[in-house]
Amino acid sequence: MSDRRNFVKRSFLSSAAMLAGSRLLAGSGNEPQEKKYNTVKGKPIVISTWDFGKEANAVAWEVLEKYGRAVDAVEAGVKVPEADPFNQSVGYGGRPDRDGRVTLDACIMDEHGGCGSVMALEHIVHAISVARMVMDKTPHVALVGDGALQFALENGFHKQNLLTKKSEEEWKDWLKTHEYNPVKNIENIKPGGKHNHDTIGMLAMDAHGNLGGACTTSGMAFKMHGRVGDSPIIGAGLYVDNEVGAATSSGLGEEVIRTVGSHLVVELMRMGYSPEGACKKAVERVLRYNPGNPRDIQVGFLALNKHGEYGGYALQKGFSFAVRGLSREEVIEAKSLT
Ligand code: SD4
Repeated sequence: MSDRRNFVKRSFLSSAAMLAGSRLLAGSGNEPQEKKYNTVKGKPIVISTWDFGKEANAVAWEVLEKYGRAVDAVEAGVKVPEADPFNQSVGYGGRPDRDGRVTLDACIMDEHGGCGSVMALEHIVHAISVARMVMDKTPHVALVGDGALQFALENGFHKQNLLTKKSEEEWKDWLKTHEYNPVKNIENIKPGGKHNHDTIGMLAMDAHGNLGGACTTSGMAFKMHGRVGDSPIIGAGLYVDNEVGAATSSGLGEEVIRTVGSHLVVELMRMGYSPEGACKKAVERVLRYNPGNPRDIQVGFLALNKHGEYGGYALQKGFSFAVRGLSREEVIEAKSLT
């Protein structure tokens, strides 16, 4: 066969293989088929997990309306629940691990693919700003435990006791009933539930059309010391791709890590899924590893694409998210599989 004929044959075969491959990736071949959801006209926009995202969005908005960068907006925004002693799932006042130690997980991403993360960081309220410094000032992506604390102290952060009286009392109560055994408790997912653990994940598109994202949490209440959830893991608790969109998650981190959930959502949007459709698909992936919709697991995803469309989806009822755009400010109850 001539070189040219070989070339034509090879090209034909590889196009056919690519087509088959893309069908495989898309599932049935008819997807994505859903309509566009939740569009805000124009930029900027910021969205974040849970009802308390509303106050955090308001602070992020102050940066966005002055044409600031998305990454600066999300950092400023998530610092609100980090500093709030009454928010027992993020930063100061967060519930401790089973040894009574408050350990924080956080990560941040910018429009250039920059990422920074801290895991199991103690004594520093604004874990997100330490993560930001890891991104901006080090050749690394993630610092953990003592190393993260050392880095924070070297860079002007101050040590503080993060355990509030209320969280300490809850921990002592928990010790009595659970005898030091960590559990993935259902209370975590009931609105107003006893150990409600509600990480903040925030995504923004700035006036220039660039994306940024942040995620910060004290993690699962009464976890084993050293346990790290999805929230500080790039691709699991947060992912930003400035060409396509951004995603973040809340819920049982082990399940989100297993599915590399936020990266999955972004890749589904790249394939053409709407933000809500992509979140739904990722939730279905979680379910695939946990057949029968187990009631002791909650996972919720939140996504924003480059067109300013956004959406969320959860495994169980009760997941909400807050939106702030030029023409809207509201808290939305996400759809769920159950
Ligand atoms: C974790 N995903 O540490 C976090 C906790 C959370 O709603 O989001 N709770 O697993």
